[in-house]
Amino acid sequence: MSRPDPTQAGLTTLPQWQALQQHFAAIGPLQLRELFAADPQRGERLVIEDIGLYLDYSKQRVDADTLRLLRELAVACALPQRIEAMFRGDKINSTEGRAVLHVALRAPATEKILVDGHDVVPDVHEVLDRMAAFSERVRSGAWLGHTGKRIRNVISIGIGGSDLGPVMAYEALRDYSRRDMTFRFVSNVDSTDFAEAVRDLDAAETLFIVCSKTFTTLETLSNAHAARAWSVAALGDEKSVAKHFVAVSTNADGVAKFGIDTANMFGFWDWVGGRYSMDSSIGLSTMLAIGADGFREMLAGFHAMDEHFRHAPLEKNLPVLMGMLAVWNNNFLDAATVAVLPYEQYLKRFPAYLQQLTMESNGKHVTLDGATVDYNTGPIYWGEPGTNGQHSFYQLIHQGTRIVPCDFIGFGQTLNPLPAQGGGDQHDLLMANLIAQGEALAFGKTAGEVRAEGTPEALVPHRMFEGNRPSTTILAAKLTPHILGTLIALYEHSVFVQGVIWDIDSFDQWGVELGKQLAKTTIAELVAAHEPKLAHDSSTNALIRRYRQLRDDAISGKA
Ligand code: G6Q
Repeated sequence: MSRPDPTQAGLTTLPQWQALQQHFAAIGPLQLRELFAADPQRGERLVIEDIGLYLDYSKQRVDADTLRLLRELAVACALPQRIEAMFRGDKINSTEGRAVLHVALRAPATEKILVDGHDVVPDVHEVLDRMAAFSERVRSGAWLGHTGKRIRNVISIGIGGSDLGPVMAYEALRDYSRRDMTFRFVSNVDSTDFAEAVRDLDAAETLFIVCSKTFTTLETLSNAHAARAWSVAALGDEKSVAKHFVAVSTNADGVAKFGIDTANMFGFWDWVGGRYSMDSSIGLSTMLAIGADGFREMLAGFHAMDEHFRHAPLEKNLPVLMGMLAVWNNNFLDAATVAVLPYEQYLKRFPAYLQQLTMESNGKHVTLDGATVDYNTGPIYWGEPGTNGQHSFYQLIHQGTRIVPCDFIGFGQTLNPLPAQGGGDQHDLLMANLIAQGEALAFGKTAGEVRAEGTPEALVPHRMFEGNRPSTTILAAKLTPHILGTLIALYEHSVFVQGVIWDIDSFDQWGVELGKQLAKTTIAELVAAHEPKLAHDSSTNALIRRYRQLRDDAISGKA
């Protein structure tokens, strides 16, 4: 779907964009110090608090005019209509001709969402109910392995969208998970990943979930075959596959061909993108870990954000605000990256998950109509949990030459309280660091302040902090399945907002195809008995020769 007004030649020609450019020229040199000094209530006003999240954007380099102009740009880009189009099930993933309905995965049974005239909500709930029944059987010990032992280990095999969400959710919700069961994830075609995942496990107690939307993905099928060989070899019977393998896929034929009974397959649909699928049956491992009730709580958290996104006015809309601030930082402040810094150890895989969500969605260089953009699109997302990052890369964020907008995420309560030496508990220490980092980035330390501390003159430039570095702080009471769902949906919809402004298809991923195609040619050349005639560039040819030699020398014991 292209922009509704065909007279709009492109984003940068919109009067609303140009108004922002002029505004930036005026506000550019403005300092957060000045903005806060001019408005003592800024830190309480530039906040949105809703559905369990407190989002402070007062330390972003914006004023009331910036926010108004950003909203005007959103309206000019038909954001409200595009939001409705997504929720209505329009085929907004135009390059693949698909609807984009991850919101249907968490819609209550009373809702109706039509795709090609078919209500998909009952289908979603039918699969959820089957997942719940299966999870209950495994968790209660009613589902037994081939030799009659109960399942204690679950290994989810998948990659990309069929892996990163489940891994992140398991890590995030570990505190709510069955501690007497082991959950592991295998994604890489590097055989080490599989070998390390199973090395200390008893096959008689191990269930594999093969997660692949297409059931054609090289890495996942290679690992699934390795798993079947390992399991069958240990259990001594092909028939054991029925008790130790289940599949999550849209491809029933592929699942049957692999040898998994389709009665043990949990489906999903082509209107769920891989990176938006962790709340579909791709999240079966999450449900096995935290139980069906916990999973439904997580879905309710997603749904709360969906409702907020659909109905809250633009100026109080969390994903709209986050998305528009991302556009402002990316296109006007020229910030190429965003650091996501959860001060919560359980969210250690959240940045990795967001990397796919944001970069596979918005790493595009052409508009929906195929025109090359003349502005930057998706920024690079990265991050690590605090406080660890403070002792490594924060140096660059504080004193480097680049602007790195930061998202700080923290909670009022830890799930693992421990007393700290010298007052408070360790959680207070953690949160003191989160709050202090945002303050230091925004306000820095002037040369005068550094001198006043008695710093020798030669060191003054080294010890001053220019400040004016933007950040957003997101707080919630406690990391629960519900709030995790809300937080993920916040980023999902923020990505959508950015994609609408940049006029790109946030839901395709053609960029991952070329490497896959070339690897098919290369593998044939690597495994050929004699070196084939190589017709690549000189570097690729040399690398193929050198790898063949290294491998052959290693095998023959020469290396
Ligand atoms: C996500 C991408 C991609 C996909 C994987 C796995 O949006 O499409 O990361 O999830 O390539 O694909 P399968 O689930 O089909 O194995």
